[in-house]
Amino acid sequence: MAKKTVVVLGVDGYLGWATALHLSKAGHDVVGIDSLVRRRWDRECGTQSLIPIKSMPQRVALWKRLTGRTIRWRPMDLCDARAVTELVQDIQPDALIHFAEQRSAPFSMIDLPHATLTQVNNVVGTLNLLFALRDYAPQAHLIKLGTMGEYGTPNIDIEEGFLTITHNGRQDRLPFPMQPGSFYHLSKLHDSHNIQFACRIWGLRATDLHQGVVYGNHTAEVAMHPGLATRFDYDAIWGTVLNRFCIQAALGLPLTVYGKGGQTRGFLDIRDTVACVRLALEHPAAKGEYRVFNQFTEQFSVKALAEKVIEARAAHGLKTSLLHLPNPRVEREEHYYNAKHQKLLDLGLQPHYLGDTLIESVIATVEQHAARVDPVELEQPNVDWRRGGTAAWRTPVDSAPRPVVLVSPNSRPRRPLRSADPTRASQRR
Ligand code: NAD
Ligand code: USQ
Repeated sequence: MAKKTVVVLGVDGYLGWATALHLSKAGHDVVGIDSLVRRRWDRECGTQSLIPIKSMPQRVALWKRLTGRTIRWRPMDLCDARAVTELVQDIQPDALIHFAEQRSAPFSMIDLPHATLTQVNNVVGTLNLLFALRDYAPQAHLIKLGTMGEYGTPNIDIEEGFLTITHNGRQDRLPFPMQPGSFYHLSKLHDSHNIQFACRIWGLRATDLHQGVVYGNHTAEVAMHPGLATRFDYDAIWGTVLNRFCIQAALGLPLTVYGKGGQTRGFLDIRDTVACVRLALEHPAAKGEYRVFNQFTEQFSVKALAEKVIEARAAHGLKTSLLHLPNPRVEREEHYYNAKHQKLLDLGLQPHYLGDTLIESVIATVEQHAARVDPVELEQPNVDWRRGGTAAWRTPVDSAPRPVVLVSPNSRPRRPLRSADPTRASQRR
């Protein structure tokens, strides 16, 4: 395998950091880009990663010390067109892996400024990249993190990006009809259109990874040292569903199923995210090709996921309950769902399927950092698709740390904890 020069955009994030380590370990020359804006959005929302994460300079220095490998860290905003152009000119990358977007559906539904911020940040950042590639690195492979949510939940099988349609006796292979479910998911679809167009008119090469919901927090590289931890979100704005259920279970709180819980989505382990990106990198798209891989390994309804967590806890004699909350989102709660996900398997992906061991390992991580949990973040959702953000989406400045109760096989009977993180209060504005 030839060593490639790879730019990882969004390297300070949940998936970007784990991917940068994985590719660096595999022998690629990694340049990591991030504006650190996600840390700012956390301060705005009063949220924080459950697992403490080091600063970028600390993380890359530790990686160098442990492995002897260098990740070249450069702070940069993708919305700065000149900086993006200079980056591409200077690095002359073989590939760019683009994670650097606002990625929360609830955040994009708070109000007009947050919808606008999401779409401008995501669409403009990607456009800046496309023009820089056209002018300075037209052979480079753009690997873009899209989302399964671009498709929505149609009453037909979901193909990988394209559908062959016969209409009035004529046939064509056309982009699959898309019905995204939030202004965030729409931003990803706008990106997909722009990337596909750039491949068609300028001959760029791109892979659009339509990824499902990711869970877990360990990859082989992240697990090497606590200082290499990647972020782990659990609150109602940034936390994804299985990560939230694991934390709720660890605290003995009911699992918050929105609506009937028949909402079905594709899911994957973070270990498979990094493997899929590497497969796309090492098997690039052809010149002028825009291809779509559906990147997930299993599909579950939200209710089935909750039941899996309940079973995993029951194996330790712990009782967990499920709470159906009124759905803050506008989405189908009972529907047909069958999405294809063959192309990455054909390239050699060996999936890690969701089992009790994974659920237990996530819960063990939660228990380790329980003092950082704010239980209020696990209760009611604070953004409604019809009305926007409720008063609670922005944590009040003066809120005191709230007591946490941890339920674990090793710590029965219930042991009350207090949030002891001194940085927590100062992070709220
Ligand atoms: P994250 O919020 O943890 O990381 C995103 C990173 O991008 C942050 O560090 C942020 O500071 C950076 N960023 C955002 N805008 C930027 C800009 N204009 N310039 C420079 N840096 C910028 O998100 P994540 O969970 O790691 O997701 C990464 C990507 O994967 C996103 O594009 C998301 O849409 C996609 N995705 C995520 C999931 C998931 O379950 N986490 C599922 C499907 C797709
Ligand atoms: N849900 C609950 N209870 C909760 C949280 C969520 O029932 O406590 C439900 C939601 O209503 C939704 C489903 O779980 O039906 C998934 O929600 P999520 O918050 O886990 O995921 P989503 O908002 O779709 O977004 C996440 C990432 C996003 C990525 C997307 C992949 O934040 O970046 O694009 O997953 S996908 O869902 O395939 O579009």
